[in-house]
Amino acid sequence: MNGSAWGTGGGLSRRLLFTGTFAVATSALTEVATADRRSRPRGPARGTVLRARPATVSLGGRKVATWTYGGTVPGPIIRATAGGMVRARLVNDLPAETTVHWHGIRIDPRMDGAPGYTQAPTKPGRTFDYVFRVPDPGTYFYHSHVGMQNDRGLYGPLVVADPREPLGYDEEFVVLLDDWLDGIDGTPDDALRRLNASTEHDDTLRSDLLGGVTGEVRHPYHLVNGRMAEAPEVFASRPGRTVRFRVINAAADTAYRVALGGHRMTITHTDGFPCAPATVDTFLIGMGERYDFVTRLGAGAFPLVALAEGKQARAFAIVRTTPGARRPPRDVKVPELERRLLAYADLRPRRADALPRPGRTVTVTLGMRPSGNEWTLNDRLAADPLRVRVEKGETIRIVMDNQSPMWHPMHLHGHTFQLRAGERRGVRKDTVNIKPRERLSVDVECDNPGEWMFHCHNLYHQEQGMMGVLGYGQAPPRNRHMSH
Ligand SMILES: [Cu+2]
Repeated sequence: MNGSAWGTGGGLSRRLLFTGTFAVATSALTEVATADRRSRPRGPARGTVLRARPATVSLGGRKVATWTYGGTVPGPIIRATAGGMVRARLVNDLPAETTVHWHGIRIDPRMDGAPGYTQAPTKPGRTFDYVFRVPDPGTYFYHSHVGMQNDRGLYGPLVVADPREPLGYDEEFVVLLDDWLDGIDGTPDDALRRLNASTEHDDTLRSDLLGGVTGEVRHPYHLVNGRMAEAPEVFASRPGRTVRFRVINAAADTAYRVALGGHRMTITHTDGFPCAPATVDTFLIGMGERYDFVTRLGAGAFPLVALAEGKQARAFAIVRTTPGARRPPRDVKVPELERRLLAYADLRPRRADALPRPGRTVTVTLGMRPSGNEWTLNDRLAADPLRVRVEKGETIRIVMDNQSPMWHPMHLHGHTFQLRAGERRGVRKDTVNIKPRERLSVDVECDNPGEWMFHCHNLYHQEQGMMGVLGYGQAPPRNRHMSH
């Protein structure tokens, strides 16, 4: 796959977008968006087929057996328009149950793909139609939310266009980052078993930026759009073009420090939501986070690098604006990585975006049990989870207090929250990194009733218990949604 496949500039993106379509009955589509209504007032609507199946894929220099959507890693780009609908049919050809989670979308809870919370997982041989409205524009992604499946190839980008896009740019590229071990060091389930069998943490995985130990597992490869550094993704453009990069971290256990050699970057969005433009040289992106940046491209071929923070490895791609330009080698030094780094304090909302004042504060303590392999929220594990009870219409402040020895990218389903720095309101996000000994406050407007996962997006921590619930009203009977 070449770079243009992931940008709006190339013809391939349109082909990818429209491969594998299906028709769904209009009865399910009562909330059809304006754009859809214009083109298809009645009759069947088209959607994407996500056929979850085992496949052998090439990562560039290496072939691996893994689980995929439709035989490729990543899965197809899904594009939608804010206010419009997404329609995707999951066909489960895996030898295991699965779901699709639409990360960051303020979604109908029945479509959230949270097994045991809002839906039963889809059994092998069965299908499930995901049909939902997307209220907010921005950069999102989709992935399996069953066990360790997200550390295989079961993920892909979801880009929601703004019908009134205020940002001026000539073209855009999706940069999907991932750490990879499946089919090389066994499976992610094997890696979790090895982790659980040991009480030691790998002390060589350290980063000051993340306050200490940075990860649980040393993934042998780091990918941009499914490509290893040895056979990198190439984003082809032209000198002088203003390009929007949509960067998504789909990794299981790796934060990346991202930079584009020879360029500064102007951060315009985080987790889909706009921020006041902040010009920096590099930014850190945790698992589940997204950043959009724009930059005006120079002439030549430039390294786009994502340093696997604290792991002595990196993902690597090339941005090329001059066809004959010599490609930088994959170990090229990128001084921007050591220059001005984006901080959360740099992120200001682009427009007045004030949630109602929170009526109360809930403290959630992030902890680790002495085993070193159990991560807790208020001392509870996923098997008997912390449930933060809320009522529809209230706004609460959640104070996350990290008393564990590792950083955690905490993610809330079904909502966006607003970062707080003292009395100053920050940006909207749905995933936020919290370092050891750090306390961080977010405000949540409770406007989407359901039982919503609230968890660490380090997949290993998630599976080692770091999963709670934000639930509306009385708790539903346990595992109601698990019954078939
Ligand atoms: Cu964690």
